[in-house]
Amino acid sequence: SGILIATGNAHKIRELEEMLSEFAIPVRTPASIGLSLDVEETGNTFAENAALKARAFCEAAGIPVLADDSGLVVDALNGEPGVKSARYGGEGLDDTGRLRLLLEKMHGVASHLRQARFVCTLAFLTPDDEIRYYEGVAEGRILLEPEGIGGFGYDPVFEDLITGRSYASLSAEEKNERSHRGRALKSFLADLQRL
Ligand code: ITT
Repeated sequence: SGILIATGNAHKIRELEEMLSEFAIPVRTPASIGLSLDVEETGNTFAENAALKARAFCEAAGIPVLADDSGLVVDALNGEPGVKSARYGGEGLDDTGRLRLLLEKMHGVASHLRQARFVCTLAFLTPDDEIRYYEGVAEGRILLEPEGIGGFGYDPVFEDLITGRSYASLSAEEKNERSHRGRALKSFLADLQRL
């Protein structure tokens, strides 16, 4: 048994495993149980997409699952890329291509108008079909240029408000302490103790 981390994104797995390793919760990954699923994300919200992934993985694995839908919400782009963060600019782009596209679209936007937030919704689903949601938000700003080599996705262009450094320049521990995913996981863990 244990909890299956219901994602195909190896970076999410690494971060969630790192944070969960402090607790006495057995964690499974899709690879560790021979499961590979590509769930179509047809929802309009982070919660809808997290639920779609949670249900698909739970049906296949028969154990409790924790799914993560997340993304970057940029005010100057009317909330884009948002729920489409992983597919921004089309399937042809990789992480670097997507953040280059983001910087292009932000070209000329003044520094006080570059605020953005990372959002993460975790969906926890048990085989008796009880679903719970946990949201975490991290406020920041879009940098002018990529900075740092850690993290993944949009981390090189997301400035942490407290330190003024990009998420890709923070250590894994520093990122997890303040990130959207870290915050969502903290509220999941608090709830787990009550369950
Ligand atoms: P799964 O659906 O299998 O979980 P995914 O990568 O497709 O994997 P999402 O649909 O939730 O996941 O897309 C999230 C995207 O948002 C992700 O690919 C990144 O581009 C971005 N993102 C999310 N969390 C991030 C983080 O902590 N740092 C940088 N970028 C992040």
